[in-house]
Amino acid sequence: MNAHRNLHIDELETDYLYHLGLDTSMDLPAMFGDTKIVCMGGSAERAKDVAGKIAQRLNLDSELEPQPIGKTDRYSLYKTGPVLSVSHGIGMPSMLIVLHELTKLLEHAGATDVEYIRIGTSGGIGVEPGTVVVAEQALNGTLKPYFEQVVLGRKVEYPTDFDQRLAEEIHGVRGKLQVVLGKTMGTDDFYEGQGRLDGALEPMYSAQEKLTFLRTAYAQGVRNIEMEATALAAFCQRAGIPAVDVCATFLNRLQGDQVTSTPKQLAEYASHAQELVLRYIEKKVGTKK
Ligand code: R2B
Ligand code: URA
Repeated sequence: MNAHRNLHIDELETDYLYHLGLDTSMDLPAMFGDTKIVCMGGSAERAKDVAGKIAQRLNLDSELEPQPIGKTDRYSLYKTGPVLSVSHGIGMPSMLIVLHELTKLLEHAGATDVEYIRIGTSGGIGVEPGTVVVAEQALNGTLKPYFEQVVLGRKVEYPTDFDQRLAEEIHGVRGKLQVVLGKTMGTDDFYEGQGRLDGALEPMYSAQEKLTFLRTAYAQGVRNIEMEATALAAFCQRAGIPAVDVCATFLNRLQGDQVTSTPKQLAEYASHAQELVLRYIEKKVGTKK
């Protein structure tokens, strides 16, 4: 499934997927060979929540509490029928590690035609809080469509397009949910990296400069800001894995910086993004009656 599979892996007697707590001495084909969709979310709690909801939707063991597979000190991985739900932590480094290990896991398992969908949270730009943004492309903090990584002392740039067909199919099942297609800016910080004025340190920019930047981003098609989009898009584009970033927006950054909604309201917003992806999963893999 990976267009740029790393042949060095074939030389390993055992491949230890260290952060997942799984390795190739296990029967990975039996455990994961039928996987078709991977859902990713920031926290362990959300990965479990999504796994439970998928089980309900697909009528699979929904009365049982989802049980994680592998170790859980870094990431939490659940499997429900052909759908994995995994946490990725906060930020690009954490996202990249789980992408490498998950992708190797699925290759070792012989899984084919797998799609990756991040169900995340974000700050919106010029959209009502609660709106879901389905990203067609990720932009970095300089509003450029690439992910920069330092490799062997050199800066390397990888393009960051998401899968257009997948984005449109997911957008297509929105029904009455408030969902927009757009670009997502991925940053390396929640505070100054996202132009906030409520970090611990005095920022080097004014309120006016912040607004000008956010409006420029909006004019370039950016509808939300989060912290994993560029790494996810770049990795999956390199690998040839169809992927998309589907994020709930918790606030409109043109109106402020602080996330002031109640936990109940935030859960409601997050559930919109989950519901959208659940509808897609239902359509794609069907229900077992
Ligand atoms: C959205 O929310 C997290 C920061 O609060 C981060 O993982 C992201 O992308
Ligand atoms: N996650 C982010 O990265 N930014 C926000 O504003 C909200 C959630």
